[in-house]
Amino acid sequence: LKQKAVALWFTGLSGSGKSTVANAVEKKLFEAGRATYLLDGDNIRHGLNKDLGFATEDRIENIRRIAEVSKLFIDAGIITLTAFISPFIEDRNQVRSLLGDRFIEVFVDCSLKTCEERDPKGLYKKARAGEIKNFTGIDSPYEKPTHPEITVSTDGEGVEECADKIISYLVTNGYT
Ligand code: GGZ
Repeated sequence: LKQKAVALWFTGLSGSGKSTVANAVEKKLFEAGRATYLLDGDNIRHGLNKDLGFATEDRIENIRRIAEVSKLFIDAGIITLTAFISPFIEDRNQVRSLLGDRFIEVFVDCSLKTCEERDPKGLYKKARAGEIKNFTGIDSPYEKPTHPEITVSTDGEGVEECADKIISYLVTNGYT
């Protein structure tokens, strides 16, 4: 049986836990012997997309390039995990069109209140103080997915629970 590579497309607010959950999922997939790659701010926004900021046009281009890169990884048979806010429904729908049935939208649901309390990098505080403009959830919108394949709620569930839920989805649907 040929295993189908997919993109697990995490979307959610800054501080919602996208990277944390994606890392936990990647670890489980690695232990199951699957080839994976995690695209995140560290390897994309500091490299390929270092010319892009956080204006709407830049975010759109950020997501477009990440989708194209994901397509290449999927073609290579690698399960691709992406951890970007990807705030706009229209852009995520574009990714869905590009990747077809290989696109799995994972909504990392977490209230703004909780994200703001976590504030691991102090960015919400700066955004509230007006030191950072166009911050998602403060003065830039986040459009929640309407029909995500998977929703995990990091407000209520722990990282392991969230990761298990995602792995279960993959197993149930014959992806692993
Ligand atoms: C949102 C920002 C901003 C603004 C810097 N708005 O918690 P983090 O730090 O590590 O994750 C956030 C990251 C968001 O980049 P993405 O590429 O995921 O965004 S998007 O998909 O919308 O293009 C945050 C930091 O970058 N950051 N300025 N104004 N997040």
